[in-house]
Amino acid sequence: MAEPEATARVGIVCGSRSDFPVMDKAVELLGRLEIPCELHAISAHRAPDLLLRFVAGAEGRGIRVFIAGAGGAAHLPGVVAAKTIQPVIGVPIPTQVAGGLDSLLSIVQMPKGIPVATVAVGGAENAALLAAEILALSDPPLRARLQAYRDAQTRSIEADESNADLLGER
Ligand code: RP5
Repeated sequence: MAEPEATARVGIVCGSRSDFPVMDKAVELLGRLEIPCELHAISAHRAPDLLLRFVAGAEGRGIRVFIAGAGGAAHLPGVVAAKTIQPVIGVPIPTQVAGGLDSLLSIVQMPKGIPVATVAVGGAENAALLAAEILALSDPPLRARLQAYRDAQTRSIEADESNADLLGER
């Protein structure tokens, strides 16, 4: 019998499958941290009813944090945030028109009352780490995995041969 799939704790949604190369970086990092997630492409303007259905059902499925990516007139993260009081992290997708500055301003400039925590253009890894930090507030084993990830990151920089002379100065 197949193992039941782990309950997703992070809901990742983006406006188009063309956003997947960026959003996959969040999926990959969440996987390294052993955080189950689900990924959907649901346009906020082409399929608004489906997007609202996704958000409405997410909490019941176990999702505690959303990561929402969109490009251009990137209203998707704000629409998700409007329909939930769970944290929403916005990922501005790079575009050909303004390099993603259009996406960034669309997502980061949420008017007061409905927050979207916005990361850098294309910053799906940081979105995953921020989601992990939120979940780790109530999950000590995850907190330990996050700390180990951070420590390994630091060690890899210290181990870079360009820094060999500095280590001896401690
Ligand atoms: C946005 O429009 C999507 O998030 C995507 O970044 C952009 C282009 O979408 P496609 O035309 O590639 O479907 O809604």
